[in-house]
Amino acid sequence: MGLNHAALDSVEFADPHQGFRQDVLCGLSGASKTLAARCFYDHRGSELFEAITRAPEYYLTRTELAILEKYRSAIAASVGDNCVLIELGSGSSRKIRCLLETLKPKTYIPVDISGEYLRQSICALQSSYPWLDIQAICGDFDDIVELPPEFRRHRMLVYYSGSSIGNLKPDDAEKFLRRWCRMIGPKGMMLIGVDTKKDRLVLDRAYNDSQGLTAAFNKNLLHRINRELDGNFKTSLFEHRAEYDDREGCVKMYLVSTSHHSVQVDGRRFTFRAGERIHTENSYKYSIQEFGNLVRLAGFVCRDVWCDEKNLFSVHCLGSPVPGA
Ligand code: AVI
Repeated sequence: MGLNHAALDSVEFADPHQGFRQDVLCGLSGASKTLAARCFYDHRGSELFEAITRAPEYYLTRTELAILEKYRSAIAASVGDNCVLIELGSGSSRKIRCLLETLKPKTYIPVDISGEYLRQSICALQSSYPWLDIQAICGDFDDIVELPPEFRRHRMLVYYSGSSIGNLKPDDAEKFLRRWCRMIGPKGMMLIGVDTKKDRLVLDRAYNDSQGLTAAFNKNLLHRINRELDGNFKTSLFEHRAEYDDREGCVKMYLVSTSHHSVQVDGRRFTFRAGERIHTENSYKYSIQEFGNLVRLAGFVCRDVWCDEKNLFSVHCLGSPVPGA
């Protein structure tokens, strides 16, 4: 989809149902069963993710927020005034508050797949910042292939927070960065939160929190299939599993069937063996250097990297290469 004015005039509510159906039927039909990570984010999934971000073990969100707070003047100095701020996967729009207050952008464009959640976040933001021009997009930002040319009169700043880039395989992350590098043009910038490599115990705890929020988030996929695709998953027959794969530098998340049984989804039958897994998410972690290499391959220049004191998380500020440099 090209991002156009009609889409910017108001909140657009696309119908995510068809995409979800296709993701599920296709993912469960393969030799190794998978469900695309974007399927997590129905209204309930977004609520559960928001709860995860507040869990004591899930250090990512609060660490990124602290980095933004600490380096807000440096960010403002790099970006300047009057930018068009595009937030990909805006969710609750919690982290953006610091950037809105610091940068006072000309326009803020949150993009999120979860329509009702997006609507609620915009209402809250608009009442906190009555001066702010908000033009929201409801949909999958992977479908955006062009931005309106008049945006190029302003600096476009794309904010992609929370290490969501880690949910893509490195090759796809590179393609994603290359596409946004092209779309935002020579004056454009990207601010991107990236989770770093660290002790596996810290990662194990973050993805297996003691309140069971991550397990509920993972299992909500099955509830969502039951709700939206006339499925009959018995969620008690699946266990949440999240484990760090050292070789790939990635936390992999699964739903593991505890018995041999069959399930109906949208009139089709799927059989699970005892111990069979549905792969639901990858969460890649990058050293500063590894991410710097990825960014360069994609055509960006890394202008700044900010970290917390324990190097748990990093925020990279990317721009275009200076011609002739
Ligand atoms: C959205 N994304 C960056 C989260 C992550 O950490 O990979 C999703 C998540 N999955 C389990 N907990 C949080």
